[in-house]
Amino acid sequence: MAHSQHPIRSALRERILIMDGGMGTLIQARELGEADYRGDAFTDHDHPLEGAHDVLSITRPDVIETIHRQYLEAGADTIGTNTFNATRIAMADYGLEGQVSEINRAAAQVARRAADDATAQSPDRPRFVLGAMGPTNKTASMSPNVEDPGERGVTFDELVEAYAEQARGLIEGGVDCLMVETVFDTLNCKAALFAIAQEVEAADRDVPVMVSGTITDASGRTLSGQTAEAFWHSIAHASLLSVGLNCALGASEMRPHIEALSNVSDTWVTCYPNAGLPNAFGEYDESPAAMAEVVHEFALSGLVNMVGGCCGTTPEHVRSIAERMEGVAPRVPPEASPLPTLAGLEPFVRTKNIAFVNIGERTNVSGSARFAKLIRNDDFEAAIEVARDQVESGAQILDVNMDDGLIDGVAAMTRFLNLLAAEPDIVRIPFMIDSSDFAVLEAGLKCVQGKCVVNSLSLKDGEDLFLERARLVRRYGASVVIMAFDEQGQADTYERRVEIAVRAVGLLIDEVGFPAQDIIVDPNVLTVATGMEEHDSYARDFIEATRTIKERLPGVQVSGGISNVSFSFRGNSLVREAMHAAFLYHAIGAGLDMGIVNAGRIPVYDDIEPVLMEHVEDVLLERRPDATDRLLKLAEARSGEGS
Ligand code: THG
Repeated sequence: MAHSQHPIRSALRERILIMDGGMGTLIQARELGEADYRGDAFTDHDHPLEGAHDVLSITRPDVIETIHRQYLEAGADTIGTNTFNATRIAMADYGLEGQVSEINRAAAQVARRAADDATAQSPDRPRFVLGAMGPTNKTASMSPNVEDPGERGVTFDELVEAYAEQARGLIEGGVDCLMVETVFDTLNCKAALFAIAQEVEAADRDVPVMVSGTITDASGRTLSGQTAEAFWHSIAHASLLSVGLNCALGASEMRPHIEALSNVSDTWVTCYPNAGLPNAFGEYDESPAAMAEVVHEFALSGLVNMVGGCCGTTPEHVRSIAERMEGVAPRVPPEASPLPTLAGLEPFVRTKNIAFVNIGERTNVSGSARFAKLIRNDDFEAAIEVARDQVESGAQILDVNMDDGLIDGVAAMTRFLNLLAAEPDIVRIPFMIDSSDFAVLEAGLKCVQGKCVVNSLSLKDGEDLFLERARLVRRYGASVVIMAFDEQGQADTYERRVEIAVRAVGLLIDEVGFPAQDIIVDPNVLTVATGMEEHDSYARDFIEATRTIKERLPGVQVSGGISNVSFSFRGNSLVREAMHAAFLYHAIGAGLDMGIVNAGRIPVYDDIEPVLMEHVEDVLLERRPDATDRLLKLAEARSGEGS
């Protein structure tokens, strides 16, 4: 897939690029009528078309081309295609689902003509066509029905299909870049990015991808509730040319959010605000000079690489902005951070200050009889409270598992995650989607707007399937847990744990392009004190494997399902919790980064009574051959002491 780098990449290194302004405002100013919208192509169309701006690229291309030329004359380096609503989802309002490919192609060609003419006049400054892909009129993260917060008006798959069709049309029509804009729901955006990755791969040329979100109010959140930083982490997998904000707010209200993106994003930053906040008549009336003044300050502060205007802006706004950008140096993006990141509504960044990450285990039908019963009985309301309790007890990530013979895993995962999306105090944290069935993992990924962890993939079914699934996970933008399991089976020695980890991580980094910080190795926490001698070294081998994996695979994280270690003492929570405390203490000392735990039920190591601790450590660290017997005796004597 060797193709040449798109020239917009080098232009951005040199200067701040000027984008165009509002398309809708200028179309409206032309006062076109039904006959203009219909043209010759749609005289018999069965829906009224007045107001269907996107159809004008076919029926009045002269109007659209003139608008593009006005912006180019005003100094725009980039023009956006007239395709904001040109998906089959949004065009359904006009009965134009069948014309979507044609509309996108036509719009790209009109813009291409205008841009190429401008470039021909001053070839030292190439003009670029950005294929505009709006948010659609549906949202994948929110319910259209107040009665049922788990309902959805559109699914991830429907969005992928619609965006793929749009992207294909735009690429065929010759756009330079694809721009997913006015993103109010990050899940819609991730569907667009998924579709684009597919289409760009098929087109086999460098089509840079841009994303521009929209912050809808003073709370500084997207409509679907994310902060600007969480938004960035959720889309950062897509190798974007740029990220930025447009619409909704005027330039000055946008400043803190543009600054947040500018600080956290290692890619170029775009900003094209509305002409101020709407006045009493819903019109945008900030003057070109006033808007340019604000944007000028952004540029001087090193926050932006591309600037332009959205609703209410005109060629005069673009002209003023272009004048004020002259000679101002473009923002220099920060180095990409090597820290692991995830996101719910809020960002989760694993800084050095976070010694260990708690992953809540209770929302697991195979790990909790109570939770399983709730799901089997369709009591999702109570199941949500289990999740809330984990978050309130300190879970920083929530593990969700629906693997049970009596449960439809895809349906339960989808329903539960869609319901949780309406609980801001729960979805503030990132999710770990836990299943041994890839279909369930994928179903989960299609419901979550933040950056998730997939738990898990392994080499169990061979390298080809592993790589195929890993590529998909990457395309969804998730981090991934790798279990130490291969074609030969589960790793249960130190050597096998390390060997499989090294092989799997090598494949992910070299073949799939996974960043190390998005990889989590799970070296298998297996149950000790079972009475089987060959199980005696399980805990110690896990700890030593963790140490070696952290040394040999820099940047990779290590995790484990901590409660597995103590299954032999089911029903005796005093002993189990002591085992968890001791196991965590030693494993964290060896470099364990995170663990699936019963959040809120991990006692502090130093609080464990010393005799019990000694017996527990004898078992975990394999300190004496009779360690299991001794702990069993002690456990028996103390049974019933815990709760
Ligand atoms: N690695 C990875 N993922 C995992 C595991 C792992 N996911 C599942 C599991 N292992 C981690 N989760 C749990 C959840 C609960 C328990 C153990 C592990 C547990 N449950 C009590 C029991 O079975 O005794 C529940 C009793 C009850 O309330 O019904 O111990 O290793 N990557």
